Amino acid sequence: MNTTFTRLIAATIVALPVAAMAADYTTADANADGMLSMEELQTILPEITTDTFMAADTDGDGLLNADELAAAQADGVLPASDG
Ligand SMILES: [Ca+2]
Ligand SMILES: [Ca+2]
Repeated sequence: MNTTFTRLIAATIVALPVAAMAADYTTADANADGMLSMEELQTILPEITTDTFMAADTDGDGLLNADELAAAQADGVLPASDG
């Protein structure tokens, strides 16, 4: 069994529900401070939970900056941007 290939398939399956969606993170930034609060994120992604937000908020300041958003999308924690 090719374990690398198996892992790739497993990662694809896990990532699919999120990757199938797209989100407009620019629109979500209601106060235009360049960062997304949990509340702002939920305006475009109502299904986002505190656990998901905290997983994306790597510095723990309660806001997602551009780097955290990009990393979360790359990790499949958040759906890819549509814009
Ligand atoms: Ca904001
Ligand atoms: Ca943060």
